[in-house]
Amino acid sequence: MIYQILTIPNKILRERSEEVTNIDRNIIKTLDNMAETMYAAPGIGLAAIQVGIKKRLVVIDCDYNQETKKNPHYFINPEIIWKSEEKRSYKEGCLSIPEYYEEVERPSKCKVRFLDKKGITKELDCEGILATCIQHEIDHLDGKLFIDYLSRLKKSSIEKKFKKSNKRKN
Ligand code: GNR
Ligand code: NI
Repeated sequence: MIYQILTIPNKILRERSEEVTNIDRNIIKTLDNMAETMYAAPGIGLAAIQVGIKKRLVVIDCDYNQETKKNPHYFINPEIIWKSEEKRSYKEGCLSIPEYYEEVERPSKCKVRFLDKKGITKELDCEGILATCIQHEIDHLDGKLFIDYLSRLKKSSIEKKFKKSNKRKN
């Protein structure tokens, strides 16, 4: 099942998602649907809050393209337990802020702790696009968007644009 993706200025995107306490059939189904939604979008990552589900669930597949097999990575209650001093800048996009891309500087490497689908605690060393993407997704779980890192001028102009475009639709 493909979920509908919420876009700014929807206030749900600003809420903090809740920890998952029990990995039941419903959670597994939600993760599978999130992956389907991510591939359909298409995107390289998706946080549950982007489809209106306020749970700390993330799916990522950074190296998917038409020639490669799908290889979704599922993260339950992910947290960053280490980040590098070294930073890198990457032109980010977000399915909740369609067709807008801007450079964002973040730690170039990080270590993430999470539960897998079986409820086993795992740790993963991330670098490159995966490091950028997992930080972007964990931000979503805390109600944060990549435009929050931009200048006030850039942020307010993009917010204004999306407020207007929503008015035209309604
Ligand atoms: O599809 C996505 N691409 C992307 C590119 C650079 C940095 C982060 C991302 S994540 C984004 C999908 C999305 O909005 N996830 O929350
Ligand atoms: Ni996003």
